Amino acid sequence: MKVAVVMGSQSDLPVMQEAIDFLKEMQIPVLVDIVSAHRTPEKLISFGKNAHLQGIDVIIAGAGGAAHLPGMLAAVSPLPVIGVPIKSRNSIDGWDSVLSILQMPAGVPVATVALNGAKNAGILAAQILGVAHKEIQEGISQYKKSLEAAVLVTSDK
Ligand code: RP5
Repeated sequence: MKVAVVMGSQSDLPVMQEAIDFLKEMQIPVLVDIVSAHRTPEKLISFGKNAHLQGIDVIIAGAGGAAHLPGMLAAVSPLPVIGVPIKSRNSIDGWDSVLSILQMPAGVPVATVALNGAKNAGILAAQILGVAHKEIQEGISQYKKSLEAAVLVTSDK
């Protein structure tokens, strides 16, 4: 069991780190790599075709701009792919990233989270794994309780 967290550039890491941190908090093994749709296209295809053969169960892919990484991985992999649109330096307010990842053609889904929403990508990946791994599902339930408790503490003030 493993989640792959891949991104188009090292510059995406500060955003993607939130997914990595959540998965580690849930004690889920994580593989982290830089895979660029445009700069390393052959690595993308090789990674996408082989990920499910290497113990990976879910792919989280983050990219900015003309963000083709999540969609191309979804095109060649049988695994669920969660896409994280990243607001990169030269983006047009992040809409380029959002629309590139969100507007997939029928038959090739990418579960797209919010702009820079890497933490939710980590949570969603853990929830997918939690269907078959009850200890992970229990961890998610505990996490949700902590969210509730944090709100209740604040509202008591
Ligand atoms: C995309 O281009 C990456 O995912 C990144 O968000 C953006 C900018 O990349 P760098 O120029 O910082 O390497 O491919």
